[in-house]
Amino acid sequence: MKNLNYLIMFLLLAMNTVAQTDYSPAPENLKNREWFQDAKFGLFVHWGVYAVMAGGGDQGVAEWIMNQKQIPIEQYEKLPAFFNPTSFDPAEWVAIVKKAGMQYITITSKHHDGFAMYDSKVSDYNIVDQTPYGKDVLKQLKDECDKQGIKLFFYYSQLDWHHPDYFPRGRTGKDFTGRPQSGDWNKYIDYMNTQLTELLTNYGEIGGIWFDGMWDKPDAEWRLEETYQLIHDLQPGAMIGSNHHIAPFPGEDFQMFERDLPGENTMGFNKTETISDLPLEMCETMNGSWGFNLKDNNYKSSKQLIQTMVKAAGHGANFLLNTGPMPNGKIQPENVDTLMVMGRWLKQYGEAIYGTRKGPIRPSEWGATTQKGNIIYVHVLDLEQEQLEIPALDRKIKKITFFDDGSKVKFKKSEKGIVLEIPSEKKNTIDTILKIEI
Ligand code: JFZ
Repeated sequence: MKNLNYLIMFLLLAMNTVAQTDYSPAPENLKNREWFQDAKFGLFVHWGVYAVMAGGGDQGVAEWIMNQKQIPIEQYEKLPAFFNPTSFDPAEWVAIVKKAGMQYITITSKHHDGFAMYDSKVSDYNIVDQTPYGKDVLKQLKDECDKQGIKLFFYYSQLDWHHPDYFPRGRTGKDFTGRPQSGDWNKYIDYMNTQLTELLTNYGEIGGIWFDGMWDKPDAEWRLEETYQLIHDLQPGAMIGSNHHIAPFPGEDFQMFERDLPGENTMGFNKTETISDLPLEMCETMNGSWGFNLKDNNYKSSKQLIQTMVKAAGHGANFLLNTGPMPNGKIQPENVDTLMVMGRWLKQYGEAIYGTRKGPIRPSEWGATTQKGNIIYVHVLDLEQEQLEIPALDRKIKKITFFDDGSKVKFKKSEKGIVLEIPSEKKNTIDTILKIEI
């Protein structure tokens, strides 16, 4: 009898596993995954009522201000009244994105503060009901994206510092918020699924959902299968990714890395060593903040960002570069400048980025490789010497040329592989690209 019980238990567990791993992406999802990998470059947008605070004079504070400054809900709820982005021009945003050479936008529909930047019907804690602006910015942006051929993804925070039913509380959004020490977790998940339903039904075809916040309660019952199923049922093509910093769960369509190249962990929280076969994406800030911060002038140079984008491509990962628009609705001019430089670079060198997959040689100190069909692009980002030794390729080399002027690259076989001659005068300060035809 006992054995039978064990058997039944085992079968139930096994079935549960089957139910989870049962996900097979729809044809349109697979198509979108290819599109995604070809697209390579997108704009991340962190925009919410926290922009009004502009970081509050601190460098490391922006969209987290409610938690970092321990602002109770009662006071934080005053912010929407100051949020009036009258200079928001979606046509301008999307034009900037296009000029930057980006193919998609991922924008916060709701961040950890729980405030919906769209016309949500399940909660009036949203931009339409509570700001003087009174308009749905996601809707406006989506319409413009459709016009200009840009895909739109929605960031959605599973973590919520405002909803009373987000209980038991997690690592953040604790007692300072002033919520009662009670709540119905399942009601919160239902609420979340309803908001997601809104996002997947009222905005036409979207690129996908970029989840964040599970890390706040790693052991909670998130009912992921249900949520993922819901999304895939509503829009089979929509791609799901989650910033949980662990190996992808069944039902996810891409894997993301926050401020680190896949496999690296300079941030300390990218502990997963699993790099899945799913499409990959790395997100990065232009300064040190996601949301708008008035004091954070720690801008990365366009050279630095281009090189990171190239390295990401060398890992087969997209580069999702962030901006935190100002409370007036404008994108910071410093960020626009950087994006224009990147766009000019991509106009010239995009062939070696767009539509490529990771190359045969893993990115390292000197640079990275990408590949498209019979062409391997060697991106030399940092090389003092005039020679570069790369491992032998398993295909015969037809010829090697410099991308910039088409001239031939001298090379010879070495013990370990191939030595490429890269004279100083052929070097490009950002990325010296060599084209290997195989
Ligand atoms: C998360 C958000 O908290 C942040 O505001 C932003 O949206 C970013 C893209 O994603 O960042 C995190 C999340 C979790 C950890 C660190 C940064 N963590 O668990 O260490």
